[in-house]
Amino acid sequence: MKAPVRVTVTGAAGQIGYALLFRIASGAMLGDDQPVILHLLDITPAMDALEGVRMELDDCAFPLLAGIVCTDDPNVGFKDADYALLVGARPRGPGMERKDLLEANAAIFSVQGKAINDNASRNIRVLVVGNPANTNALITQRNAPDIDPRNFTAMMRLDHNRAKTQIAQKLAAPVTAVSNMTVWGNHSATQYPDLHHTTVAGKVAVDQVEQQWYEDDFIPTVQQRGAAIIKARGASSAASAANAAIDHMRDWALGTAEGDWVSMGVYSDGSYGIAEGLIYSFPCRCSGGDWTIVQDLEVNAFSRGRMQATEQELTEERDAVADLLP
Ligand code: NAX
Repeated sequence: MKAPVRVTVTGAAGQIGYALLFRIASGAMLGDDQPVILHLLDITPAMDALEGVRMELDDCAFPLLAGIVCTDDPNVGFKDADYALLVGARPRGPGMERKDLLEANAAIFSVQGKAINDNASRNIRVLVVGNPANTNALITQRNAPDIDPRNFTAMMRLDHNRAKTQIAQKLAAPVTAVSNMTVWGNHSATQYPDLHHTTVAGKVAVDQVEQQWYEDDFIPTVQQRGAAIIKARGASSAASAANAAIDHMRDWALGTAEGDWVSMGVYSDGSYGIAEGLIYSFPCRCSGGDWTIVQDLEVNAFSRGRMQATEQELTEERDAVADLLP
């Protein structure tokens, strides 16, 4: 058996946390030969609820769960962490403007970035789930200057998985027939799910559907899926978000499937003309615990426009918190 690794989950007392922790502890994220010590971080008023979650984790008697630390102190939460899933965030309150939301979250993620910088493993792999996820990841990264910027990512996998199922259902194919999906840009309504490189049963997806369905149905359905879930369920996506977080981390740590790739919000190196330093979703392949952006995909005028629109939004988000970035 391998030595245990430390996995920090913030917002651990929340609804995504509840759908996530038991799967991490069962081995679904890092494999069934990798023991984990869970570090559960939440805010002080959530400590009683968090204690209940700890009791339930204990009651599962998971063979791979080598310890649990519950805390409201980020320095304890990130101590020696090998992986971190930053789920806890400030939701939009009544009357809150977008800029207020960005600033409230900038405050949380700058504290957590510093705590990561001061306490975590130098090789920590960070996934930001809490919204606005890409810009929160940027703030975290900028506050952790001693750690490689490539170690900070934002979750686009839920959008990626949603897009896979939408095209599979349209073509009456199993999701296993879909590969090379790409969702570009921001985890927001400007994201661009791109079918030009996706294949379904070996054939290019965009060639198998009407352009009108692609533009007027597929793209908005994927972009608006989060809102549709809130409308139907009366609460935001939780189990599917937790599942996507598991998928993202597992692929990053253990590698993407041969011949396939996944969508990850990663530090832009200027690939595809996207401004360097933004946390932007690209098609990525993972191997040996590292990711690389898939290069040289052809980008037509339609795709270019969509990719730039979502880049523009990320630039505006970054500029809105510029005063708070070190
Ligand atoms: P909940 O409100 O159920 O839980 C959030 C938890 O975070 C609470 O327990 C709260 O006390 C805690 N928290 C707040 N501030 C904290 C801080 N400074 N440190 C530690 N913990 C803190 O929300 P939930 O449904 O779990 O969603 C969490 C986040 O995920 C939200 O920001 C949500 O918008 C975002 N999502 C992101 C998705 C993505 O694809 N990137 C999809 C799902 C989800 O909407």
